[in-house]
Amino acid sequence: MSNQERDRRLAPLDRQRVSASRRSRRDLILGVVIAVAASLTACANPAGSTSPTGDAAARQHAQVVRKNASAMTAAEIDRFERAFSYAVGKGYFDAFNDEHFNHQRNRNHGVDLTATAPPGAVPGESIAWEYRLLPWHRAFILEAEQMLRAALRERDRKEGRDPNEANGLFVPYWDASHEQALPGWVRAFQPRGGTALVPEGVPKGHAAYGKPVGSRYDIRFGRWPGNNIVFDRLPQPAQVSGILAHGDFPGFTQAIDFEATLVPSAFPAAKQGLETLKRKFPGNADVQTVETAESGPPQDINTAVKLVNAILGVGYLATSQTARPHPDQEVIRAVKAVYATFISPPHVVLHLWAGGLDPANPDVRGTVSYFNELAVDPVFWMLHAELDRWWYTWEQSHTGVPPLAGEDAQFQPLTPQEGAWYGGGHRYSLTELTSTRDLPYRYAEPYRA
Ligand SMILES: [Cu+2]
Repeated sequence: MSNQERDRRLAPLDRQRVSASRRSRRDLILGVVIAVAASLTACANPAGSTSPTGDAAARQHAQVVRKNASAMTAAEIDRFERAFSYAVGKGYFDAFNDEHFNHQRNRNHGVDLTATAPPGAVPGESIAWEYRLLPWHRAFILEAEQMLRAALRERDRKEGRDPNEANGLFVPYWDASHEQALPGWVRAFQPRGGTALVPEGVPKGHAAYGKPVGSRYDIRFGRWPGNNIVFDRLPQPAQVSGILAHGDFPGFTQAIDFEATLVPSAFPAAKQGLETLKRKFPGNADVQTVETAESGPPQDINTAVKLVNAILGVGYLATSQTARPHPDQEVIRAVKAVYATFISPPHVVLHLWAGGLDPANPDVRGTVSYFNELAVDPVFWMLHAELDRWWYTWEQSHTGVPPLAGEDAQFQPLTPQEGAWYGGGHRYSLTELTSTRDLPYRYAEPYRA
């Protein structure tokens, strides 16, 4: 088998584009998908970022500094925890959950992850959904910060504290690639409360199981960081550097959210792993789909997504073993060998790593990986602040902006009604969100590999 054939066979990965930072491998499975995406974006405008003029110095002064969660003082941690746990308990994150989950209104993800076990990938309706990921979440975090400040002021008044402490409250970032773990205080902080809408396909054991789809349920908080044997590695600084090296916004954002990096040295072992899985699970459709990737690259985005779902299904063959009294180690090794052939894009990894799987029931994932309930986990905000910090860092040396126009260049994560009580529900233009000098926050440090 030639290298290229092997690549095709084993390159399936996350809805697919071969890393543009690895141009030499672009002839692989996803070249076609790149072409599809390119045609979808052909009508978009690649204009440079324009900054409204303003008193930069004064604005800098007004900017809140978002710090690394690991670098916060005890007082800052205490303030954040009092605000966040109060807001969760009051149900103030419920609207955030619902909006994050409402992909038709928000068009906020290139790929949605279903609540099913195994998880499924559902593509957005156009490439614009992918390009909206970073700006939409930038606006979403701004709304959350504003809401948390209002929640803290409310709590402080009740408790006879000075509500002015809320002015400096910020969402910190989680520097996952350098720390390779969650900060200790974050690990220990698991706020309880809040509700969410029942999604489709919830597995038995999840709090929403058995309830009518679309009805409201009480969230049962779960977080088992690192406890998912097929998503047990956090991104390394070198991978993030590669992402920041992209010259254009589409390449940059797709490296965060979309494309996997291949590891050719792992191909031979993966081929053997697939043989093992064929023997253990004769007729398994997911194993077959992964195998048939050999016959040629996906011809369209739907075929590519089918392949991602097959990969997730193959992963489930291993994770579903883990709670058994006698897990089949051969299956686990084989699946891990297949997964070793690619490094998934960081966005999904941060969610799935941080959430992990319930050791007592690996069908159930951590809260931060369910699109309908993740807002009650502070890790959700910290991991998206980190992705936002990468983008913010990238913007300091690049003029490219998301190629979006018209309604796609407008962002209103919370409606005016939902945001009224905390003075939010704003509508943000793309220009507003991409003019970093004028944002109401900055980061304590840029991302440095
Ligand atoms: Cu999201």
